[in-house]
Amino acid sequence: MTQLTIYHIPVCPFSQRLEILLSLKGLQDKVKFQMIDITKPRPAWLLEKTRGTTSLPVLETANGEIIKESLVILQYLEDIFPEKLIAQSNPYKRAVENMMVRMEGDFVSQGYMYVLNQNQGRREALKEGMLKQYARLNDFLLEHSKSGPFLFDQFGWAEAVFTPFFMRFWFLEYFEDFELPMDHKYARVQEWINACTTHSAAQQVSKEEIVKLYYDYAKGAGNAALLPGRSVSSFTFEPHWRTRPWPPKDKYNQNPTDEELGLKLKV
Ligand SMILES: N[C@@H](CCC(=O)N[C@@H](CS)C(=O)NCC(=O)O)C(=O)O
Repeated sequence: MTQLTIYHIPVCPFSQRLEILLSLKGLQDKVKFQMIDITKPRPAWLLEKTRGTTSLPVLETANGEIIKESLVILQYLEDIFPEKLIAQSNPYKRAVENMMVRMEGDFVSQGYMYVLNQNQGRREALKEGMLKQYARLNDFLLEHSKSGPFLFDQFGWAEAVFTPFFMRFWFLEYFEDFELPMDHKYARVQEWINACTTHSAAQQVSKEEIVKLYYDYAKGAGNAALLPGRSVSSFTFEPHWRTRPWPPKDKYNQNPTDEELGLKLKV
């Protein structure tokens, strides 16, 4: 069997898509996942492979060919492991699936903009923007899959694309008390989210891990950038996230130290 390697960042939602697809196919062991520590500069050997780009995941084939972008890698894995297809094979259904996938960009950007926000005056507008994204998904599901819970008969392609972000946005629940109102405008998408996040193929991460690792995002620092006064990123491999306390929920008025966040190794 061809040896494929995926270079990835721990808890990265884009690489979780790939793990979910492989899990649906029952092929988790066909790909080697190699973790890259983003709190350190990218190793030269990796930058050489990617021709200088730092974004992950990246897949390397047995012949050393490099494939970037999670959705492109997802399709590649589907194509080389066709024994169990996850995408819809009927052209119309595949088009519906693809239309939904095209909605992920705005959804993802809105969620990250919201978590990175440091201006209390923008909270309400960001919340409204997020609700609009969920309402769009709700409407799409009502049009194409009224009875649910999934877009088609089972957890499939669209679910593999969106579920990691339903999980990532647990950080909005924690830091912004964001939740979908009990309203018909969100009922169908809430049903979808519940079915997606509890599915057995999508259990690679937990809320605790996400909230602890993404704390610096909540303080406005993405991609393991260091915040003023801090010397360790919340994305550090050590100390392990399980040993750290849950970070303060009030991200606007508190600036905890490395020690308070449990980020310093005890000597
Ligand atoms: N559009 C890309 C986005 C990937 C992405 O943003 N990955 C993040 C980790 S979750 C990353 O690599 N950040 C570090 C960087 O860009 O240098 C994809 O779908 O693969």
